[in-house]
Amino acid sequence: MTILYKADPERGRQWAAHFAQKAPGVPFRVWPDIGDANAVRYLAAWQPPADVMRTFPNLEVIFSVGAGIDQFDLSGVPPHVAVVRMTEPGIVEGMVEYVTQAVLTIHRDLFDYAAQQRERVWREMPVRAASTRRVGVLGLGMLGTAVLKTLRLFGFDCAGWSRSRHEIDGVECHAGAESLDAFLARTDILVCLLPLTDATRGLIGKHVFETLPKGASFINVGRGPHVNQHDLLDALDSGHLHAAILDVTEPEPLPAGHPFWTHPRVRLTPHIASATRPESAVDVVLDNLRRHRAGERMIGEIDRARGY
Ligand code: NDP
Ligand code: OXD
Repeated sequence: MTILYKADPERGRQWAAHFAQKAPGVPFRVWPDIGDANAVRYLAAWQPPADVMRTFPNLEVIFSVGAGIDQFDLSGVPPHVAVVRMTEPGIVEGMVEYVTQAVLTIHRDLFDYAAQQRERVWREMPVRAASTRRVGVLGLGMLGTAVLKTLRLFGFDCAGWSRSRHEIDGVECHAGAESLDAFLARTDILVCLLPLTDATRGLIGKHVFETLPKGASFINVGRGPHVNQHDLLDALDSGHLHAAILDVTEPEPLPAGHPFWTHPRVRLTPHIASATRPESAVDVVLDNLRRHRAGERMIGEIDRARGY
């Protein structure tokens, strides 16, 4: 019963060290050192190999080493193979930090001050109370909920949008396509924390930007293909949208000539909003292995039909 890791090799070495310490009896291997392919029951990967079932015919579970599973091609993976996303707490902490700094950057006018600095202008702008700034988060899952709880502590006027109805203390919760426009119309800073699925691909385009109030800003920490990038540039260039902070783009890395690189009201980071921490990831995987062997549902097991 081998667990095979297939992602960044340096991180693989860290996973191997934690496995050796916490579960010395569990055979753990790092790709491409697969050993006996028939013994591989568990795969922890960012991207499984092509033809995964032909390579590992006895596979029982595919663990994503990230929170998202959209990078998996599951077309050849039969339904009895469970697919599990990463839910370790380090991903949540990293995302809360990143989105909080992005919201504060916009809230405290740092795009405007950067423009003033380029012109050597020393001019104050009024400081707005956080309670007058309306933040809206698309996606009320593990990450969206944690982000909103922290933003509430700063006093922001918070709302969220999801597929099913949620209740979060101090957060105006919207659900379903029919309530999207009302959610957008009350949002000054929009944060995307949706998974990428057939239903969310391309969701954030002209209509979404036009429905936001003039002067709104956008933070994308979900996936690049959630956004129609031409529509985003149009919304920025028309002045309707004030600024965008993008941790994810389509494609990644962003090509050298892409207008986002030099746009004065776009800030880019290379998909680093948060990252899985090997030590706590190994704890989560070990707990899920125990659950799987006991016939229990694993934490983070995705619904294949829903896509997340
Ligand atoms: P979850 O699965 O916990 O939550 C997803 C949320 O999105 C749920 O609230 C779900 O609604 C909502 N949702 C899904 N589809 C729709 C839809 N069609 N309409 C409305 N709401 C929808 O995911 P996480 O919070 O763990 O992660 C979210 C995403 O963040 C990941 O999939 C990944 O793409 C991205 N990510 C990015 C990272 C980065 O570094 N940039 C790092 C980690 C993650 P409901 O609650 O009703 O099911
Ligand atoms: C993830 C990511 O999904 O890193 O965890 O984007």
